[in-house]
Amino acid sequence: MKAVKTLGQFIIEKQADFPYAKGELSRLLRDIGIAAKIVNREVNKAGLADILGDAGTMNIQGEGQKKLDVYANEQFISALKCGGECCMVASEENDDCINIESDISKDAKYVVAIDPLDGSSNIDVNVGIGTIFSIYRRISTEGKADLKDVLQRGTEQVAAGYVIYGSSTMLVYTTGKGVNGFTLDPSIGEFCLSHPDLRIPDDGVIYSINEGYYSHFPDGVKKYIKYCQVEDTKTQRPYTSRYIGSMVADLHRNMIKGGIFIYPLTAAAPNGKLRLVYECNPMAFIIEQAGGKASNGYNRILELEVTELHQRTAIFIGSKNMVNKAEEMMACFSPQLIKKNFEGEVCLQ
Ligand code: P6P
Repeated sequence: MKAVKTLGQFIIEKQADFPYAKGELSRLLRDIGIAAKIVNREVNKAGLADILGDAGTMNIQGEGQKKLDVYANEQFISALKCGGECCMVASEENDDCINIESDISKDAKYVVAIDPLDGSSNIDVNVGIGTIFSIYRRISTEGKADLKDVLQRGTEQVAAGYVIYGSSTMLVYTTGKGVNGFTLDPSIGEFCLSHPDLRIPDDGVIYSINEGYYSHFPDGVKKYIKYCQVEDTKTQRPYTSRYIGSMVADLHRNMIKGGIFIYPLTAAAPNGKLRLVYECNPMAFIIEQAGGKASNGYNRILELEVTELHQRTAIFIGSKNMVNKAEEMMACFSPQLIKKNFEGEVCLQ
């Protein structure tokens, strides 16, 4: 029997990388792993249990909540509350942050931002969906944790991860020392190390964007899409277009195979669609730790100022050479460069 390293064993083993760690973060990651297994159980039998379909409620985004959205949100909040290592949760499904301080967590050091079930529009059609989480150290010192504890720049994240409920269920996370992937073995109910030291290829031949919005895209995005579609054997173009409509699934594929995922500003989403705090920052932390790159087309995602809990951003994320090329195209149309071009500076081709 091949040696199996469970998530719990790995977390404890890696705790040694943090000399001052007293185990709180380890226990917090364990709590998230427990909730992921519970959610996985319901996702996997969604077609059988009365868990499909709309919950009949709307979240702050104005999006209809699915029953499984609400269920997943409740499970992660409950696991974090019972674990005692987290004092506040910011969730896509809740308008405001939720204080979960209790007798066992009144000294909790961490706050968690979470998208409990990303891609939920895919639930009813059996397409891969995911959970995204981001962990910060609490910075407030008086009273209860509050909004400023979670409105921290992405560079301040202590850990981040995602769970993908796909053909298999995987938990992928980083604590700033590389990225590791664990596959759930249902026969023993444990996440087992399956993808140690994950690295995203510097280059790829997959571009992932909802081309249905093409007419509303910024010119730089249109230019990049056309670049991807041009015949050029030297650079293995035309690239392949793959779009699942579930950020976690699209990014996980690109993590393994290489590729770029783009959700730019559009007419329907003038500030972007994806949320900075609990989608883009955690995914950017993970992808950067795996050797990739994440920007809004001009600036590093992790350095964007965070001003609102449900703040949105454009995102260009994946293989670093592909993100660099897309940024070159965006730069040709950035307000600053248009002025310089007028003064004769040649646009990067
Ligand atoms: P569109 C899912 O609703 C989500 O938040 C991401 O997971 C996904 O990448 C994106 O929205 C899909 O959006 O507009 O292409 O359907």
